[in-house]
Amino acid sequence: FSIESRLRDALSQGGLSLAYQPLIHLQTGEITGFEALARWNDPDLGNVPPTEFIAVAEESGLITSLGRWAAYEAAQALSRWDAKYGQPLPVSVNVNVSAIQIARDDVESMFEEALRYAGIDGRRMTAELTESAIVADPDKARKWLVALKDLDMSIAMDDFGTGFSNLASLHSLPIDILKIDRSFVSSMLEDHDKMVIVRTILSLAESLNLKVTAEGIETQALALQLQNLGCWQGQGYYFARPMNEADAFDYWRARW
Ligand code: G
Ligand code: G
Ligand code: MN
Ligand code: NA
Repeated sequence: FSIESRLRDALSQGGLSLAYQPLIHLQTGEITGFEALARWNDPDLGNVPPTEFIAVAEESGLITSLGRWAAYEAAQALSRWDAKYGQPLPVSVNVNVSAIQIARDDVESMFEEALRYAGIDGRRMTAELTESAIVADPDKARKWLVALKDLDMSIAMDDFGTGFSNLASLHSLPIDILKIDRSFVSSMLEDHDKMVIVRTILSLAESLNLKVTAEGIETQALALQLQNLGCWQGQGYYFARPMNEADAFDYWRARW
C-alpha cells in the first residue's frame, strides 16, 4: 500500500477528522473562535502527522478533496454546535486552505456551497492562507479573495513572517488578519531578535489596519506580554490544545 492510497480511502470513508483549537481575545479572554486542524488516525499507520499527510495530499492532488471535506466539515460542526446550544454560538471557525488547492480548485464556490449546505453565515468562517497562495499570482488572488469577502468571510495570512509577502499586496488585497508564526512567538521572551520581529509585525499591522493573531503561546508570561503589546488574539497550548468537536463545544460552554 502507499500512504497516498490509504489517504484516498480515508477521505472517501470518513477516516479523517477535524480538531479545534481555541482562539482567544487577549484583552478580554473571550473565545472568539477555533482553528480547524485535520487529523488522520489510520488503523495501521496510527496517527499520521498533519504536516506529513497534507504534503502527500498536495503532491498527489488529493488536497482538493481534503480541502473541500475540511470546509464542509467545519461549517457542519458550527451548525451542530448551534443545534446543541439552541442558538448560534458567537464563534467562528478558521479553515486552512493550501496554495495548491487554490490553484486547482474553485475555492469561492467551495466555501459558498459549504456555508449554504450547513446554513452558516460567512461571518463565522475565516480562510487561513499562506503567503505562497498570493505570491504566485496576485491578480488571481484578488479575484477569489474579493469573492470570499462577498460571502462575508474573513481572510487570515497564516505563518506570517516566514514567507515572502509583498507589502503592497498586503495593503491592497482584502486581508483581515495576520497570524504571526509560532517560530517568532514561542521564544520571543528569551530571544531579542524574535521580540523585535513580533513588535515589527504588530506595528506593520496597525499601520495597515490589520488584526493580529499570535500563534504558539505556551506560557502565561507570553500571553501577558502579547496582551501588553496590544496583540488582538492568541492561540497556543497555554490556552488549549486542539480538541475534538465535542470537547471544543464543552470548552466554549464552560467559559461562556
Ligand atoms: O497542528 P498541526 O500539527 O495540526 O498542523 C500542522 C500543519 O498542517 C499546519 O501547518 C496546518 O496549517 C496544516 N493543516 C492542518 N489541517 C489542515 C487542513 O485542513 N488543510 C490544510 N491545507 N492544511 C492543514
Ligand atoms: O501552520 P498552522 O498555523 O496552521 O499550524 C498550526 C499548528 O500549530 C498545529 O499543528 C497546532 O497543533 C500547532 N500548535 C498550536 N498551538 C501550539 C503551541 O502552543 N505550541 C506548539 N509547539 N504548537 C502549537
Ligand atoms: Mn493555520
Ligand atoms: Na502557522
